[in-house]
Amino acid sequence: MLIKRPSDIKPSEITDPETYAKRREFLKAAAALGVGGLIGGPVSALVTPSGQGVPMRGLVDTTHGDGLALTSYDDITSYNNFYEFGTGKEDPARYAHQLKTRPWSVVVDGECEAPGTIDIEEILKRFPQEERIYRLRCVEAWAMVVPWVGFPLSSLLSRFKPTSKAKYVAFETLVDPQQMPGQKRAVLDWPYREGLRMDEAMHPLTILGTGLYGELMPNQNGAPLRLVVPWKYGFKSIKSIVRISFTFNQPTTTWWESAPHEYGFYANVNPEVDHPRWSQARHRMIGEGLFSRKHPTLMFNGYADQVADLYRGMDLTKFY
Ligand SMILES: Nc1nc2c(c(=O)[nH]1)N[C@H]1C(S)=C(S)[C@@H](COP(=O)(O)O)O[C@H]1N2
Ligand SMILES: [Mo]
Repeated sequence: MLIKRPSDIKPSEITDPETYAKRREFLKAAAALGVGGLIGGPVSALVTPSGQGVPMRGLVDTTHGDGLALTSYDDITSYNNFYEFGTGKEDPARYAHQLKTRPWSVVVDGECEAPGTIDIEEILKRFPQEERIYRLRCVEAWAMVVPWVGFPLSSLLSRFKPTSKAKYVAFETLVDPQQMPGQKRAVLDWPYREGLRMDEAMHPLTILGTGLYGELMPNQNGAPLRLVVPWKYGFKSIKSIVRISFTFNQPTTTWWESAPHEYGFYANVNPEVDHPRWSQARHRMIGEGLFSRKHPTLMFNGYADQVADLYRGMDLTKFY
């Protein structure tokens, strides 16, 4: 594969001409309005590959999160949690190249009329790739702004025709200790499992991530397919998914199973409910340095307008 350095690549080479033209117009309009300065990097950085991955074509910018300063590609891909490759933040970047992401397929089963298997190539071809920017904050009290490439989980789920008994959606990561050396130790009960209530899963802000910074998902970030739920703590966003099941009962989730008093099923970002061992009222931004000022954490990570209705009437100190 030919790899070009970012400086060698013109945006027009990796974006179709129409999108490119629209982007030029948008950039001009943004410059005229003087909003360019709010954006962390040049807008074209969203589709300018790092040169380290495989560029994706025909991406559409949803303008979600426009104005947020993006975390750098290097920070997003070198400071990760992915226990299948070790418990250290640098382990995924060091070991995740061992994961073979092709061929790859996802089994969809449980309470649905049309269970089946879907191949990653089909997912990449069939579902509209929309470039989106989300802020992903983690329970470790650090946050990043990632220009994810992904599409709403609901588009994929609908194809399998969930029945009225489908109250939850459960997810599982691959188990293969040969490729994922962290699984040789029982630090967690493999496979890594996560779950959402059906209405959360169908929410348009819940996306299946297939890439970032305009390139296919780096292995350490959960290739080839991972969940992104921007109003929840990082651990809900399960990586390298091989199975999605519709269930009637609330599914068991990995972190809840390992420490139920610390990690709940909902895990909504909530500055008013502290983790038993630390405050969740403030967070640091990755890339600003270890001694940087902390930022106040917002309810539902700033997405309250879009998602607060899902939890109307629930006691969020109980359903943490
Ligand atoms: N399969 C799997 N998914 C996972 C994890 C993991 O260890 N294994 N870690 C979670 C946690 S704790 C966080 S904070 C995010 C980190 O995602 P990122 O590395 O892309 O920032 O992935 C989540 N998804
Ligand atoms: Mo996390």
